Amino acid sequence: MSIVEAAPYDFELAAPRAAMLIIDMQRDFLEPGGFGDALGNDVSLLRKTIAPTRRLLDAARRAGLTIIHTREGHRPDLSDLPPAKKARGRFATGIGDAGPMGRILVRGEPGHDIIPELYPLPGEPVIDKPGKGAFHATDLDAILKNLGITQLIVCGVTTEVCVNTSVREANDRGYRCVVLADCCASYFPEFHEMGLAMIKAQGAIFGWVSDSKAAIDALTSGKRKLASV
Ligand code: TIU
Repeated sequence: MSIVEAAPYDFELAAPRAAMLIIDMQRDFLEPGGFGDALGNDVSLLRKTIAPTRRLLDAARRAGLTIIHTREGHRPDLSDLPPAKKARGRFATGIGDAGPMGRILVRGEPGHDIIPELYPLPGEPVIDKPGKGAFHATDLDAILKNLGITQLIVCGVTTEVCVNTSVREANDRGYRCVVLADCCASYFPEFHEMGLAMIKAQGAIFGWVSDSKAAIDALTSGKRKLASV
């Protein structure tokens, strides 16, 4: 067991039972011309997460941690896209429409894929999710249970949308989540701050908040203790 220094108190990491969950680090959210851009956002705000997430990913791979990636998106025939989601925002260009990186948030299109800096290795599960939460209409829970995973180190975008939704879903399913502040971001910096504040409030009501350095320390030479979770 290792200690990840976190708020509101230390997170006791049991690496064999932990997975790094990287949420929706897709070109559609982090590069110009994708879904984030179509919603009117400045996608450059999310790109500061890439370097720390890459450092943690390298450390997690070296430590033999389970790594799981998610992607938000839909089938090419859009049969899994709720009309309510398609219509939301009344944007001129929306999900399924053609953009510079292919059809927006459609599986198999260049924009839907994970950014090259964090690309999955063969064997790392990639969860294709139609919703904001990583558990909704996916086999993530089954995969985690079958692997014996009980703890999640969470990175990704955006803090208040897919990260928060997924952490809440995970928490209700009994997982302990630690969310890394510098590995998450929002198009709205104040929502990032409040999204993290809501997770760790009330004695970690949804989970813990830490950063990539503390997580890497715990995975490598970090403080250790003998108790078991
Ligand atoms: N992955 C994710 O957060 N999906 C979004 O649509 N986020 C926004 O902030 N729009």
